[in-house]
Amino acid sequence: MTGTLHVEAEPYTFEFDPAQSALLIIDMQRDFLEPAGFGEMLGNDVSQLRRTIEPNKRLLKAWRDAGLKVIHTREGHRPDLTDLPPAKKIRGGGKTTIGDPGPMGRILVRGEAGHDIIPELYPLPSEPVIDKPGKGAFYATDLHSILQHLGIKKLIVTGVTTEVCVNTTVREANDRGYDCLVPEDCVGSYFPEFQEAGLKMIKAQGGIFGWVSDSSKILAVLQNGKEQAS
Ligand code: TIU
Repeated sequence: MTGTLHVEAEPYTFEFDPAQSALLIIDMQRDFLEPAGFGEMLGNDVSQLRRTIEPNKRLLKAWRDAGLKVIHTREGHRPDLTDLPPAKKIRGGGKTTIGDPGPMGRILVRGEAGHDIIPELYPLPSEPVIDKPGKGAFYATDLHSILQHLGIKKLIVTGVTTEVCVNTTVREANDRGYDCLVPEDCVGSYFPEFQEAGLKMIKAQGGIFGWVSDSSKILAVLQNGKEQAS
């Protein structure tokens, strides 16, 4: 699929060439989304995140069917925890923290069940998975190099959580020259007020960090693009 597509978005239309765009799915990990995972153990309402699974599934399927690039991320650390800042380890003062045994293996440690991506959105072998130690997907990863090598200029950013890893990644991407579109039904926060504020912050001031839309609008332009190409 080539040529420019136009998605209705806020604060104004988002234009993208599918061949130069990637779907970047942030941290749809079992420990954040599944009942009895680390997120729920901390007292969070995982249903606020789980409502994003179906829209992400639909968008991922359409994006894959169109032959477009998909990249996934996971937040987590090396099993020896040498990439875990001591400040992050003790933050919150909880009894169980990163690296400790949790409901689905050691919490946010690479290779453990809870650290992996939920089965509904599991990456294909051809789709890069970025293991990131921080909240932003660019910090201490090869994401920027991969995007440069693929000729990617625009990102559709989805995943969790809206105000933490999604927002941090969108800000990092913006400073590196990428345009980001965030479909609001495909991003989730444990806190409804942060969901709202997190999206407002992206699209404020003429799209200071990017654009906000809805996955149905992206699906519609992908479908139109397919029909025009056939
Ligand atoms: N992926 C991500 O957002 N990591 C977090 O720790 N999020 C919280 O909201 N805690």
